[in-house]
Amino acid sequence: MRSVLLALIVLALLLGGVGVWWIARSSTPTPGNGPGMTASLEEVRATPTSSVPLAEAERGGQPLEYTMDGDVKVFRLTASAVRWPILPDVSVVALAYNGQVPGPTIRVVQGDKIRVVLRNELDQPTTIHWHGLEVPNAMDGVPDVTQRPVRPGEEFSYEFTVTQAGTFMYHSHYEATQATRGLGGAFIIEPKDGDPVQADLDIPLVLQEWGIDPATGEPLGDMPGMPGMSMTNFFTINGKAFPATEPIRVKQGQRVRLRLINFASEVPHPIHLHGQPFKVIAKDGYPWDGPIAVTQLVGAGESYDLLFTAENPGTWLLHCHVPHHTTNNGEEMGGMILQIVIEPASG
Ligand SMILES: [Cu+2]
Repeated sequence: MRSVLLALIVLALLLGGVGVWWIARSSTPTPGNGPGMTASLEEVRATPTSSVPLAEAERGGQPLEYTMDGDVKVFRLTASAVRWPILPDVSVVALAYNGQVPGPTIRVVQGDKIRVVLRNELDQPTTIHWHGLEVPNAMDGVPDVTQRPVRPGEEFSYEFTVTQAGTFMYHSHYEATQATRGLGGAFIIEPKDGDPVQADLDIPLVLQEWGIDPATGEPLGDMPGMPGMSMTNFFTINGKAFPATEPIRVKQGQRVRLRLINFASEVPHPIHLHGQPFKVIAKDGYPWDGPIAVTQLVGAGESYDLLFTAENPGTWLLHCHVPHHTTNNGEEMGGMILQIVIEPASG
């Protein structure tokens, strides 16, 4: 009972802190924007608070091209600040790999020798951590533990052989804010003897959350008195908030594999599919004879592979079931929602 009481007191203090923070924020007038209003894209572009360029890429998580150096696949990732539209009228000042949020999707085959050349065009040091991968210690990307941080203007080559297969991720390991501001992406490894899953569609879905001033796109930072506790007001799947999320279009009878990836979040996201159940076939990259379910909780640092056969024609939702996470700065419907459009086989 004592622990329950303690938990309630902590919760009350937290909620009180959020309230004070919100009141403090609300009392600061934002020029040209009433409460809950968002600036138009033109206003965002004209905002003098940042000279960060608008992203050129339309979508995040695009497949990353490579070149061959002997038998080594060479990938290049450049970290820089970019203004990333998560909605037509809201952009975040993000930290991005190759100007994309999430970063490009790296797809390799088990057994590949790879080199990833990281170039740092940020105004702060950075590193890349290969989350879940069995790499040599010196390649693990932990600043001042396994390597000297990569300073602005410098390059660093990560080189290792990919021994595993499945859904993994990569992200900055230099201060948690770099990953939460966009520096991460999907790292997918095909099994060397062919994929037993044989899905018709194979789609990584990277879940991200943002705490930003919608007028400027600048991060809100921590709540007063609670270092490390950031306020979140926008939620994205593959770098876009609903209704800007890209629908998944599938023919009735096709097998769909969704790779849910969460490399940084304050709270877990219970991802729910309408219309039919899925089977959980992997966790953190490893095959798993998991449950048949309609909701899968995805915590920070986790990945889950879901498989379903599209049986039921129609437009169905896949969404986070935390009410706050399906809003855009408090406005429903938004955030972590995407449409799955199942077209009839005889159509
Ligand atoms: Cu959520």
